[in-house]
Amino acid sequence: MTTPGLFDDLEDDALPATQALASGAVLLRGFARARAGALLDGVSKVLAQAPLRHLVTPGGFRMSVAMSNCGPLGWVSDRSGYRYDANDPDSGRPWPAMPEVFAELADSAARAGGFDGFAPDACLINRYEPGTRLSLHQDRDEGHYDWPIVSVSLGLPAVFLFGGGRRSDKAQRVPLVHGDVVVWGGPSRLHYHGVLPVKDGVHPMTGACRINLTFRKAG
Ligand code: MD6
Ligand code: FE
Repeated sequence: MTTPGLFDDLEDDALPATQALASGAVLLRGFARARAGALLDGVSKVLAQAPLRHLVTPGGFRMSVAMSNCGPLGWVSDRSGYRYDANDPDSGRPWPAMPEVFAELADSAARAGGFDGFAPDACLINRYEPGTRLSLHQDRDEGHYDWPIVSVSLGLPAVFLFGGGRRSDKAQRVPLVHGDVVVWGGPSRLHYHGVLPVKDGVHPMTGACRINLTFRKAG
């Protein structure tokens, strides 16, 4: 017999649909799952125009996460620093338009997280292959922190690290699966976060990778 406890109202080992991570930060389990196919179609179209690439950090290291962008602004890194740019430095052309399904999902997730009226102008597309990780960092190249970050996980699972306002604050380990969305803003907008190395695996919709979409208001 199992011990009666906190989660008796949940079926089997189901997890709560919404889980607060900190003030202003919430995990929305499965929020994007029903739209995953449309989102991944959008990813394919964007990447046909602005292929994934491994950016170089200001310190000269090649990032293991492969990135691209869509929307009016795109996040880029090179030897001169991190910045948002209206043009893809590889092509010299504007970043591809943000697919409507992306903007709608970001707006509805932000609203579910308590932030009404989110109109992102930047969507960073990240591809994590097995072994790829993202070390603890803050998203602070946006110039203002009035709006949340909305982060959508597709494909292979990963463990998201969600820390506090200081790098030394202990980080929670938050397992993320296909369709999960994390929203962080307000008091936790500048919290440190990262991703542990993605484990080997194959997902029916993405193959051997995790795709993350990160929406921001950068301009
Ligand atoms: C994630 N990604 O992949 C969270 N931040 O779940 C990020 O925090 C992130 O992938 C800045 C740049 C790229 C990223
Ligand atoms: Fe980040």
